[in-house]
Amino acid sequence: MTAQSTKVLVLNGPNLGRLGKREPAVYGSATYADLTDLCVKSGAELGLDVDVRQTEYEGELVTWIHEACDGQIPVVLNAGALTHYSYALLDAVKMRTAPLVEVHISNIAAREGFRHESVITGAATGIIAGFGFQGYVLALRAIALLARGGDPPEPPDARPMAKTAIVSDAQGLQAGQA
Ligand code: CA2
Repeated sequence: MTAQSTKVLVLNGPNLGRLGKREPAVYGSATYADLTDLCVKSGAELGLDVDVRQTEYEGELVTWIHEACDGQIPVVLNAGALTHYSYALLDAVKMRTAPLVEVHISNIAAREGFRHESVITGAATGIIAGFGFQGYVLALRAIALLARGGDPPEPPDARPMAKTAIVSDAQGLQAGQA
């Protein structure tokens, strides 16, 4: 790895260390070790120095996101089931200082109802779901592109109605009439 490599954290939440051991129909038969190899090797080809981690604990994941915030380190995040309910994780992701791509191996929108909502997507740079392990590679490619200064999209406005209200106020209009 050269001195110019961009460091990236690939963070995985609960149960993802068990990949390949159960539910191959949903998550495939490749293991967490295979995922780690794929991320490190793909990252190296993209000029990224990838550090892959997995934890069963919400607090540890939050602490790793703080580390990324403090170091301006881009993140690929598969928070597992925490995705669907962890406001602690959302608050940590909101503090990000570099791109953060949310990844899911499965297409969460096509599964059980409780998996349709991600509480963190609104604070992420973007989301990739349903492409198996290749989703991590796509996320690393997006981060490499952004690190090179390539064509980042405007940051999404997570509260479009609030923006409308400010415009309305400036024009002296009632909210909702703009
Ligand atoms: O599709 C994804 O990547 C998920 O983030 C995976 C989480 C799930 O809770 C999310 O809704 C979607 C769960 C990972 C569980 O992984 C297992 C691995 C092997 C065997 C059983 C579960």
